[in-house]
Amino acid sequence: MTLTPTRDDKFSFGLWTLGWNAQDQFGGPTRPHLDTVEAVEGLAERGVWGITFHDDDIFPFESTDAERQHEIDRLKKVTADTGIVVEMVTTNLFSHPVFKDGGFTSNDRAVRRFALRKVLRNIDLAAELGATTFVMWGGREGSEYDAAKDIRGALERYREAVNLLGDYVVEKGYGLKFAIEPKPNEPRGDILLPTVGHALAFIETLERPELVGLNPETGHEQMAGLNFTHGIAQALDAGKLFHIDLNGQRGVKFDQDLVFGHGDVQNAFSLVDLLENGGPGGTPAYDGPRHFDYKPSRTEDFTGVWESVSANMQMYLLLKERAAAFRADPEVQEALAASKVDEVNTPTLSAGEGYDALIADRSSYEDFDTAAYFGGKGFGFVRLQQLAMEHMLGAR
Ligand code: ASC
Ligand code: MN
Ligand code: MN
Ligand code: MN
Repeated sequence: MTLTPTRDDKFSFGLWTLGWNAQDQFGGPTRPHLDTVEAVEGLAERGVWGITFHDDDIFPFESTDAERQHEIDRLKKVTADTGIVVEMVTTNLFSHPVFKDGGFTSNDRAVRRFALRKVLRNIDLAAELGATTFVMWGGREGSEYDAAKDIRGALERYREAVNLLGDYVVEKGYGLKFAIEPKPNEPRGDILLPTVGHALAFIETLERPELVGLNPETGHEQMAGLNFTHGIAQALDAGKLFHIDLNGQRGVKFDQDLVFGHGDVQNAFSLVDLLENGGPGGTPAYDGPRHFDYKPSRTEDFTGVWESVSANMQMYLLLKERAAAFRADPEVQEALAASKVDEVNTPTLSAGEGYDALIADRSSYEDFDTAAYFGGKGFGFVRLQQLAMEHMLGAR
């Protein structure tokens, strides 16, 4: 078993993750600023393949054009020197006070126009750097008070914005796709498009739904009490898993952004099993970046920051190895068959069968022995889960 990451693993990190200076609601920074060049070099040394960033991570909001260009040039140089790929870019529409009521959906029309201009400029940069995904996390798109926001109007404005951005990338010939990142709350009391399901429904109302998919984040679904693996499976079912934000969360509380696998490890195991083995014939179900969006805990110094970078990748590789062992175990295969796990892939109707044939089939109803299901055979799911746990814990 190798836990040493290589570029083939397609691991990527947001520069805002390891770069976070650990300022929170209740206290100031516990770490100094981490320079872009140092961050990218450190990631490259550890086998990382790609990076992502918000515009404001590279050049502060107030930068002059010359300062902005200087930082872009430094980024270009270090990515060229290290071979690291800029795979995704996103826009900060949440930090500056101007966005206190949102960007695309602020009640103030002038703010909405400013937000669109900031994003258009950042799309040009994303295309220039060769990114293929453009993420939209609407952190401030929401409200604290129901009376303060016309939600139907705000969704219209969200749609108007995404449609305009779609026009822009198509007409410019950019090879970019959009990925919406759901989150239920924080920093707003309630955020628009709070879950994978809400965002999937919204995408279908757009002018170019094919250009827009999802960037689900582990902790964001779990903050809503939802099963992240189920959400990812539904995103895959819809052909909308364009990108992913991997991290850790322990239950329904504030957004913890822990290291991947340091939250709900059982759900992390099933997620890696789905991503790596959930495609046809046990192949990977997803071939995009394995992207980490976490925050190195506020207690850590730079040694701890770099340990947390490696820990994300090691947890992923460890769970990948554990999932492969689980799949290869003959006892697991026998338990999966006994639990009829694969039978859900058999269509309920036979080829060409409609409701007439179903109704004519007496074995499906009149002669079906429902009584045998009380006190009769169980599904054996607990045994299967115990085998999964034993593999997860390295006991097999
Ligand atoms: C993003 C993204 C988030 C937020 C958050 C900012 O772009 O994916 O979850 O910004 O990381 O702190
Ligand atoms: Mn988060
Ligand atoms: Mn995220
Ligand atoms: Mn985040």
